[in-house]
Amino acid sequence: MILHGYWRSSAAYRVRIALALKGLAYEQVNHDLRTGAQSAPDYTALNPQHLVPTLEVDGLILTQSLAIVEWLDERHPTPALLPADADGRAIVRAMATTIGADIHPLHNLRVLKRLRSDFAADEAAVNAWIAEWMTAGFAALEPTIEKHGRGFAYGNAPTIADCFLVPQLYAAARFGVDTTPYPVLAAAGAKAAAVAAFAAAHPSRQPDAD
Ligand SMILES: N[C@@H](CCC(=O)N[C@@H](CS)C(=O)NCC(=O)O)C(=O)O
Repeated sequence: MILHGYWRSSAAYRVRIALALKGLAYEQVNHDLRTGAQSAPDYTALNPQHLVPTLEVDGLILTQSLAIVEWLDERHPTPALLPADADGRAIVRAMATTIGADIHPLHNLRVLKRLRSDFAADEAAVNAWIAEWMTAGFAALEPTIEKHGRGFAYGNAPTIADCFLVPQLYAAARFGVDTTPYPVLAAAGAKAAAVAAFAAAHPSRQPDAD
């Protein structure tokens, strides 16, 4: 298995967590997003969206972190990263989608670049933009985790919701977004981040980290 990623990518971080939770060995091929390596022809042949991550498995090419993590969970069912019941699965997928579809895309590198280049946004405006969308998502997740979490974001064991939450909290720290108004969310993220598999997937522990 080959994971194409980048140390600071939240989406690749999600997949690294899932791989580590499943105890799966893999090779990393990293693409420095700062230099535009995600748009090199060899890589866009794998991922036409010019985004990381991509997972290569015996000729199968998988993109989109949620699809990859769900594929890993189906192919390698232990430990399960989704609840056994349909109701629980829908709630976990909703949490992951809040992060993966409604928060993260708004502070992705290409969006921030366009804000700076085409909309004359200075760093203060960019940071305010990031904080607005991240806090809107966190504010929605806080009562959901309060209702469904039992230490972790959902229930009492890591799920896909935690695979998404921990990288999002890393991004919050990186961009200076205050998480103190979301104590339940922050506590769930801290609990998951302390699990060995999550710690091993941390950006600072990746071979391309600087
Ligand atoms: N929805 C995609 C998002 C992937 C994504 O946005 N990746 C970012 C890094 S976290 C990226 O490659 N950005 C490159 C760019 O913006 O040019 C997923 O979950 O895999």
